[in-house]
This record gives sequence, C-alpha cells and structure tokens, in this order.
Amino acid sequence: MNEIAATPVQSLATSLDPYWMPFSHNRYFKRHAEYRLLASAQGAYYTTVEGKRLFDALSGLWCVNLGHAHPRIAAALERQFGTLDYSPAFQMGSPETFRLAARIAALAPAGLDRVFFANSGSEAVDTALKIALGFHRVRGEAGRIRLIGRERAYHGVGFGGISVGGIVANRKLFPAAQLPGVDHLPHTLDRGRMAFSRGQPEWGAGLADELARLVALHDASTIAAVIVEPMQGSAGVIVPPVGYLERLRELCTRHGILLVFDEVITGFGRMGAGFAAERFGVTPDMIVFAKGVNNGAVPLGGVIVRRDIHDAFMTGPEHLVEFAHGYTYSGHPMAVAAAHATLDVLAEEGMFARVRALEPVLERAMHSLRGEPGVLDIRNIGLAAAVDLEPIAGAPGLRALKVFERALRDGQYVRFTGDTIAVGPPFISTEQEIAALAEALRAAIRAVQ
Ligand code: PXG
Ligand code: PLP
Repeated sequence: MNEIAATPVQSLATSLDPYWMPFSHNRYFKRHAEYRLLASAQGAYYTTVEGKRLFDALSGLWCVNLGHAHPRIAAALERQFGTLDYSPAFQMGSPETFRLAARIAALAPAGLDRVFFANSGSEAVDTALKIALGFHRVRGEAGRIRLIGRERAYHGVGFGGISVGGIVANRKLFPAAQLPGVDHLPHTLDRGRMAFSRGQPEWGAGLADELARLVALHDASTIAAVIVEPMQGSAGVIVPPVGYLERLRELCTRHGILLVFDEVITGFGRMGAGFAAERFGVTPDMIVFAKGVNNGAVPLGGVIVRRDIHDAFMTGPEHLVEFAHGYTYSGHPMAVAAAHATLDVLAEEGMFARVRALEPVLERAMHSLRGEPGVLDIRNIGLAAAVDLEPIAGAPGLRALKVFERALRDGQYVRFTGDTIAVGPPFISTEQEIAALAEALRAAIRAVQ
C-alpha cells in the first residue's frame, strides 16, 4: 500500500491559497503540507496524497469512531439518497427522523426523551442554551437569564458557545458580542494535586462548590443553567474529579438551575457507555450531542431534553409554532440514515464493551510515557488521553507541533493543541495499534528536545 500512487504535495494542480482553513495555522500549513493532505481513508487509516498510511489516532476529530468508509454506513447512505435525499425540516418530516429521535431517547438516561436536531456541536450548544433560557421564561421565571460555563470549556464557536466557553483565544476578539450575564466555574486541572491521575482524579470534588459561591453572588433566581463537558475534550482530556459532577447536580437541583452536559465528544461510546452521564452516574437535564452519533459521516448534532422541559413549551394555540428555532437541515435524512447505521453497528458489535476493554490498554500505554523528557502530565478516561509537554522557552505550542510532525512521519495522526498532544483512537482499534501509537509518541517526544 505504502508508496504507490504517490502525489507529492508540490505537484498538486491546485493552489492551497483560496481555502481559509478553520482552527489552523494557515500560513504554516500551506508551506508545510507534507503528510497533511488526505487522499483516502479506510478503517482506522488515512492515505495521504504522497501515499503514506496514517493511523487515525483521533478518529478524525473525535467523530469517526467506527473507522472510515464503514460498509454499513456507506450502504445506508446510498440507499437513503435514492429513496429520500431531503425532506423539509419545518412542518414536514421523514419517519426515519422520528425513529432516530426515539432511538436516541432510548439510549439516553431515563427522563431525557425529547430530541431536537441541529447539524453540529456548535449549533446544538446554542440550541440547548436557547431551550434553557426559554424554559424559565415560559414558566414565568424570566429573571433566570444567567448562564454558567467553565474555564477551558469548549462549546463550539457560536456566540452562545463562546460566551459560556472558557478558551481565551476563541473569545478575545469578540468581547462585545458575548451573551450578557455569563459567569464561569474554575476548571478542574491542578497539576500539583492530580498529575498523572489514571482515570478520574481523587482530588477536586470541592471545586464544584464554586457553583455555590456563584449562586450566593448572583442569587439562584437569576441563573438559568450550568453547562459543562463531563470530560473536557478540546482543553486536553480534563477528567472530572470523583464526586465533582455529583456535586454540580446536587447544587443545580437545589437551586432550580438546569444542568446541561455537552457530550459532543463523550456521547455515543467514547466513555464506554452511551453517554458520559451513564458512565459517571449523573443525570443532567439536557445532553448536547454531535460527532459520533453518525460516525461523522454527515454533519449532525442535537439536544436530548428532559420531557417536562419540552412540555413547558407546548402551550398556546395548537396551530402555532411553539419554539421559534431550527435549521434547514435539522434531522436531514442523509445524516439520519448514517446515524441509524451507526447505532446498529454500536449495538450489534458491542462497541461500548469494546471501549471499556480498550480503556485500560490505552491507559497503560499512555502512562508509560511518564518520565519521558518534558512530559508534565498524562490524563485518560474512556478511549481518550492527553499528554502535556513542557513548552519550549519563548515558543509556546512549538514542541507539540514538532511532536505532531514527527508522529506523522511515523504514520500516526494525533491532535496537538497548545503543548498538549491528545488521542482518541477509533473503537475498532486493536491493542497492537494502541501500543504502536504510544511507542511512536515516545520516539517523537524523545526526538523533539
Ligand atoms: N462542544 C464540545 C464539547 C466539542 O468538543 C463542540 C461543542 C462543537 O462542535 P462542532 O461540530 O460545531 O465543531 C465541540 C467540538 C479537538 C477538537 O481536537 C474538538 C472539537 C472540534 C474540533 C477539534 O479537541 N470539539
Ligand atoms: N445500545 C447501543 C446503541 C449500543 O451500542 C450498546 C453497546 O454497544 C448498548 C446499547 C449496550 O451498552 P453496554 O455495552 O453498556 O451494555
């Protein structure tokens, strides 16, 4: 497979200039595109335009959990396109979309059984925030206007998402365009007390008491919702301390505040269960999902909502729209078909159990990097792990970029952000592939000093 059909980047007939790439170093990429332009993909591997095979150690961007070009998904998409390629999302629908809502509700924690569809995590987050604000308003608690996010959180790039998000780079250009009345919980990463924790850190549940402080400051009657990623993915696999989510749940319940879990990365198996809510035994009032719901085959996201929250909107004359929100592509039949096939494969092939079996394999492999030069911390949960590297003095982000490039040369695609390397291998990975991933990272970390 390896070096055949190689097309050197330099000889591509196309200019790289017109495409303004998302969340990318555009100028650097366009000068260093080697092994970054992907020609094809199959299973857990990409093939680059040069003909190099790359292990997809991030499942795309945390979404292609069953591997690429899955035959069941391919067949479902082909069938769907020939049957019903699109159905208008408003005032019309396809039975398959209704059936998908029912399947997702069945997988979700008891009580959360109403599903609103969007097309991405960002749209789904904004949808959830609107539902939270609208819910209190339709119930006559219009004073509950505040939203509480968390430092280091990633909730996509909509104006709602960056408002509750906690990644400065995503927010600093738009200070005047963020939602009013937002506050943030502290993040839960403390390298002093929890470095090299395996799975959930034992220390840190008390950080949830910061919510009690915010309630005391703002008064519960002004707070609509708290939104958190049960595991912070983008920030580098920050794992909730034992007892932390439980405490947030208690405080939200006590004060009539909705708790929203953003499960865009953690949903549909990455934590070894349908949702992180199940894995951690904490039931939120809404779950935001995207990515893995249909293996990243066609954009799809959404919100799973507690029934009584949905029901609160179902007032007024029956012939009128109850919730003035939605997208042209909400519940798109192609996205829905890919989701049905994905749920079939997850269930029939026992994929959650497979993730649970692979979790200790990934944990051991990644924690074996402890003690390598410049490794500051290693974290893991489910099929997700991250390694923090000591920044090169005066050039933050450069060490992780160099490790990323070295890993590419060794046939491994991983994620780098800041000086953190993150991995989220596909559920179909083998133990050998996970071991090879860790060894390639070891070689890259040693090489980049
Ligand atoms: N919420 C969470 C928790 C996410 O992880 C979004 C919302 C936004 O989803 P969309 O579909 O609008 O991108 C995300 C997306 C990474 C990485 O490497 C993470 C995401 C996207 C791209 C890269 O950590 N998360
Ligand atoms: N439902 C779906 C869609 C699944 O994919 C699975 C497992 O793969 C299950 C339910 C069962 O989950 P568990 O393995 O946690 O028993």
